[in-house]
Amino acid sequence: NVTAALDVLRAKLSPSGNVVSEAGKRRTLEVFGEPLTPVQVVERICSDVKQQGLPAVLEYSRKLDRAELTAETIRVSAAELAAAHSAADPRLLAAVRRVRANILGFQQAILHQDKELQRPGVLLAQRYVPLNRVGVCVPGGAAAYPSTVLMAAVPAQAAGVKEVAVVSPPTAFGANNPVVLATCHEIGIREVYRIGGAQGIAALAYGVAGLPKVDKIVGPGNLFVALAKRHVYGEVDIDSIAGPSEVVVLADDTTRADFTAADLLAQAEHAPGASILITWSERLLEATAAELQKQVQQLTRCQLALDSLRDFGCLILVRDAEEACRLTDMIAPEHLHIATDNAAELLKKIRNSGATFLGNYSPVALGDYAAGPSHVLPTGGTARWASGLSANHFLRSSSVIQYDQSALKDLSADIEYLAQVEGLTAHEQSVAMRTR
Ligand code: HSO
Ligand code: ZN
Repeated sequence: NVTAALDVLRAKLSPSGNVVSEAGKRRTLEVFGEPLTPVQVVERICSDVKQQGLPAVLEYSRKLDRAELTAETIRVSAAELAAAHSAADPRLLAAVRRVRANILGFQQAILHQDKELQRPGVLLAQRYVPLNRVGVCVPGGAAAYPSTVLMAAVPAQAAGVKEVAVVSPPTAFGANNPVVLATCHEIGIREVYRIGGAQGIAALAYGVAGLPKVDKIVGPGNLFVALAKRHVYGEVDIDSIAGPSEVVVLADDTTRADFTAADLLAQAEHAPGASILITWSERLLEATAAELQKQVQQLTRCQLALDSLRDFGCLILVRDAEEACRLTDMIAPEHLHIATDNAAELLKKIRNSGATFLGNYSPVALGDYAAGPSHVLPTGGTARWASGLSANHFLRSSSVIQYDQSALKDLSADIEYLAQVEGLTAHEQSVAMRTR
């Protein structure tokens, strides 16, 4: 019963369905002196940061991240950024430059363009204006992610955002990571703060001494980051509430089992992440299962990948391509890899996916690191209604209206009538006065 299984999977993978470990519960008790739910923890942190500002951020960094920071050290200094950059492997910087060019090229090409509609006496327009200042969250728990710096910050730069502030936890994989810092410096980011978790989101949303508030917060994070983004939405805009990563691979008899297993494992090592194969070829399914057994042994994150395959992996045998497409639409996966001969044909039958990868030579890792579209994508079935991050998410639109007297006259009867219906006589007068 695939639908029931999907419901279970989704509940486990959604940020709000995340279960907090026993150790996590003890920690909460220790820090807050009472047993709070994750939502209550986030509310407490956000309200403290809003009311007390920087001292609350420093206090939570000490208690939650065990980092002793000051008003000076909370921001990575210009000297530290420059030092990380000059010490970086030239191969890193060259890769960052090439990838940045790919991202800029794609993101600028898809930017909304201003539109003008004209007829005699009438001008209507839609204008797009970049946001002034945005915050980018770069996770720093499980691994260091220079790719996330690129995939979240460069679309903002492509849109013309002037100020980009990065927050990342005060950890070896976060804002203390030389590769993350060198990447920030290489792409022109000069504001990096050692703040993680809900306090990082609150600091960006409300602003604290030395860190002016932003207009929008983007980028992935753990449960507390996700809940904090939801909490501050309205004060600022957010991109989405990201949950764990997931992939659906659609395969047929022409698909290579070794490639398919590698793609499923690439997802599983993000643990926990859902790796789902859907195929109507029993042979391919068997061959993929065997390849998984073999390849998983060779991974540096073998145990993590095994755990995640056990909890969130499935190999699904369906009747035919039609059924595979219907099921994929129901899952609405973050990543969809159509690894069949007629990949483009199958895509026409599927509406819901965050990003789609076609054919044998377009693995998800290509999109994760280098192609150009952002890897910040809707997860947990939200691809039904949400879109992946792009430069357009850093634009606001606003409309422009200009009529001359005779064009206004043409509409005046309708406006005056509707204003009367609503009982708003000042509205009616403001038109009647001009056209009488
Ligand atoms: N697949 C992740 C992004 C990522 N992969 C970063 C490797 N590094 C979410 O789309
Ligand atoms: Zn990935």
